[in-house]
Amino acid sequence: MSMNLFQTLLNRRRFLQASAAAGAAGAAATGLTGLAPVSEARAQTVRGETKVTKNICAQCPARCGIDVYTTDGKVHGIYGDTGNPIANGKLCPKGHLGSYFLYDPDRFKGPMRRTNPNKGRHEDPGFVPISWDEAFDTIAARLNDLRAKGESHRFAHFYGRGWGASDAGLYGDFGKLYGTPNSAIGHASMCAEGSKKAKHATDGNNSYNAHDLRKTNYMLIMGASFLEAFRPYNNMMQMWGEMRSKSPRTQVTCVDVRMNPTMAAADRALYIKPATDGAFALALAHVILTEGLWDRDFVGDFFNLNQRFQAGQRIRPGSFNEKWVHGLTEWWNEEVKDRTPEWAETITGIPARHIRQTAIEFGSTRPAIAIFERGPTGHTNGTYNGMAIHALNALVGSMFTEGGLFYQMGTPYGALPANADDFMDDYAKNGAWKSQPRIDMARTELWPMTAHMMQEAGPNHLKGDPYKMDTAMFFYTNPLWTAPDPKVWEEALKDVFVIDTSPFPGETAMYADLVLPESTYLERLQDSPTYPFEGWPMSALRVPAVDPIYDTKHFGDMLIEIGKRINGPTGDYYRIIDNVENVLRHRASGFAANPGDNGVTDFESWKEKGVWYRKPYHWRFIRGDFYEWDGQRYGILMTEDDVKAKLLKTPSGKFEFKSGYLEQYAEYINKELGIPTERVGLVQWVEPKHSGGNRDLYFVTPKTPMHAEGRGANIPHAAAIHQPVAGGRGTVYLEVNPNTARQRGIRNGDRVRVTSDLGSIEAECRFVASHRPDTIVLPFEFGHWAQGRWAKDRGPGHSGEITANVSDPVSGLASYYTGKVTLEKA
Ligand SMILES: Nc1nc2c(c(=O)[nH]1)N[C@H]1C(S)=C(S)[C@@H](COP(=O)(O)OP(=O)(O)OC[C@H]3O[C@@H](n4cnc5c(=O)[nH]c(N)nc54)[C@H](O)[C@@H]3O)O[C@H]1N2
Ligand SMILES: Nc1nc2c(c(=O)[nH]1)N[C@H]1C(S)=C(S)[C@@H](COP(=O)(O)OP(=O)(O)OC[C@H]3O[C@@H](n4cnc5c(=O)[nH]c(N)nc54)[C@H](O)[C@@H]3O)O[C@H]1N2
Ligand code: SF4
Ligand SMILES: [Mo]
Repeated sequence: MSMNLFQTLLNRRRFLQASAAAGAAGAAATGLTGLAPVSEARAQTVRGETKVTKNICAQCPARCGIDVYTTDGKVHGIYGDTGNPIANGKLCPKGHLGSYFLYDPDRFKGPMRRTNPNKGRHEDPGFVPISWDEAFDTIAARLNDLRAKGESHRFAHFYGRGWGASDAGLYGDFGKLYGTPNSAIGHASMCAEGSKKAKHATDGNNSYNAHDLRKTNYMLIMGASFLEAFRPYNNMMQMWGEMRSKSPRTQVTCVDVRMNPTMAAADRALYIKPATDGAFALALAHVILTEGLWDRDFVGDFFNLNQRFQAGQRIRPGSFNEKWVHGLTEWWNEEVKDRTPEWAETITGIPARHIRQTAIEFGSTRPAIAIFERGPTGHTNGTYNGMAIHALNALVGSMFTEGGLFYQMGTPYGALPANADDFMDDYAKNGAWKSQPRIDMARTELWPMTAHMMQEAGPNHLKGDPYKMDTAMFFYTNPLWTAPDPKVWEEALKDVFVIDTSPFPGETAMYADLVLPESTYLERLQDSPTYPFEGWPMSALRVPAVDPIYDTKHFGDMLIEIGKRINGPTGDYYRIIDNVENVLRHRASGFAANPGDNGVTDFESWKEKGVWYRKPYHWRFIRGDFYEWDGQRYGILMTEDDVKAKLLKTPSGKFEFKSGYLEQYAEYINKELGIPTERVGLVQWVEPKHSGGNRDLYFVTPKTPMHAEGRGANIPHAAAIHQPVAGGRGTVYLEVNPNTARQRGIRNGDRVRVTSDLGSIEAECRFVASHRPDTIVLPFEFGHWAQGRWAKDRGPGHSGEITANVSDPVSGLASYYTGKVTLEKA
């Protein structure tokens, strides 16, 4: 008897038993006799109930709340949570695909150790299963040994997408207790640090903005992919619908280097020469000032109300009464007076009349906001580009106004059961590690202004400067694939003891000495305070829909288990912290005094609702003054000191057109960008430096709606519809303006070679007539050499391999969009 036939008979027997029992039960209940018809019996068979758990989508930083439907232990549906203010019951096309991460056939099934000492793309790691105890003991032995030798700085944590108090939130204490400056190195400098730095320099908040989009009447979008990526993406699409259907309809001008959905949907689409956004924004500022369109309540006015700003003419110091801004007079005299639309046309390629028209609309429509992200900031002059754009928000008085921009409030979490400061031994307090720089050299004389420089860590290790890492642990980051010039990392990590925690076999995992697979997001308990959204505080919770289907753990629990095994008081501390659930229960205790608007007051109600939030936003700028919420209205008039402490956190307590923060680094900025020291503080035009020398085409690798950072390439459904506009199915095409292609003898569909100073990759060319002729576009997603069966070796070549590792010295952001390349038929 064949196995299948046997199985069929067995199933049939079980079915008959079950239906007989159900039939008997049904008969007893209804008083009927005899066997019920089969279909009826089936319907009455006892089955598992459908359970709905709250969770948060993990495919991008939007953090949409999701309802996860599980029946008989199988997740079969993911919907937007109607009670979650970001999702509002809706999801982007990726959200529904979450179960494919859970059931990815290529997932690691449990902890493993490497047996092949050689590392490389074509080396089989030879992973063999081990127990969690063996894994933790191995790591702890290495860490205790390093500490005993006074070399604990040679242990580094790296992370990408951290979520909150129960994972990335645990790093600081770990570094402090164990003794390493490298806990942790985040991927911020490979992500979007430029926009944060631009805000830090001008308004003192090192953060992305929250926005009051529902009330905005004009939006200037510069190099932010509003309808494909801008955060929180799903909510942005909802807001687009609101803004474009309300009365008055929100007017939109979009400035980009390529045709994209936002450009297509905008009222005005302006194609800008890459990296010149600062010049465009300065010309807008020039027109807003010369046309008298600035906001008097926020900016102030001339003492002599008849006075005007006139192109090319200085104003007398002391003649302008600055209100909530600092340095306007100097900014005008030293920079803006000459930044006419005609000047900007020569830099940006955008006709002066379009610049003037945009400025007049932006300056005369209230409230108006200017947003920007990796487009203007992904260049060597990125921070200055961003400052010029953000200055427009100040000129029209949109900071902290209705329909304007805010900063995100934090969640009032409760304290942990122990304070790390009480568990520091002598080594933690004064050990040799204290005098060691970080391996990425962030916050040193090389990168004094940046908190993270992950892209430098691999190259620095390779040089042995400032030292060699011994052990590196990776969480939710894969620099072997996502860093600029990732081949350097392939060399660098050969002699590092690598611990990877990805559930999936990514490139970094292929270099792992230990694989400690994390549970996927549908299997783990985890908090997630919102990314900047509407300003009022919000924290969502992941509740496991199913127990881990393999032998995996939460990363936070791994960190705590390693901590318990560190010698001395560190171990004591982690025995009190104990586990992630304990951490979250303590954090949730903060909700008792701050009940959420949806009734969440403790851990249990948080689990049930999946989100805690509390409206409204606490501050508002109204007709010239700042007010704080008193519980019922914006009733507390704020003093200048209060504004400085809570809202405009610059040295002057004002919005700075001349940045006191940048002036603190005048010599460094002068050395790196050549700006005279006395000018570094000014919001100004700075020439970009493109890598790639005399090559003739700009190369951009933007995000598409189906792109899930570096994590979505092993989802066939996503790959199948990855690039809807250019037709990319199962691959992504290189998008090229037809004239650019024809000049090089390239036809639609041809195989082409893209070459930078680092080397070449191949791709298939697709004509997109609406792109700039000097800019070619390869959406970022494929070109993996690992990450699972569908991701591996899926063309085209990997854009990172031809992206030079150059960064904006001020923000540290890797200049992903600044490289120049050449294009030819392959
Ligand atoms: N769908 C999706 N959304 C995401 C993510 C995801 O993986 N998938 N990831 C999230 C992450 S980690 C981030 S950092 C954000 C990034 O969010 P964004 O910065 O909004 O997204 P990008 O695609 O990097 O590019 C922004 C735009 O800049 C344009 N651009 C390039 N150079 C220039 C220039 O010099 N000037 C101008 N004006 N434009 C230019 C590009 O063509 C692109 O349209 O997205 C987040 N949202
Ligand atoms: N050429 C080019 N390069 C870029 C960009 C670009 O536009 N062009 N964009 C940049 C940007 S904005 C960013 S933010 C970075 C992102 O780059 P990274 O910081 O490297 O983040 P991801 O690519 O998302 O990599 C996440 C890793 O985490 C693993 N992972 C997935 N799910 C889980 C999980 O549940 N738990 C754990 N522990 N691990 C998990 C994945 O397998 C993957 O190996 O890339 C940057 N790189
Ligand atoms: S926008 Fe899409 S991918 Fe991002 S969290 Fe929401 S549903 Fe997930
Ligand atoms: Mo990012």
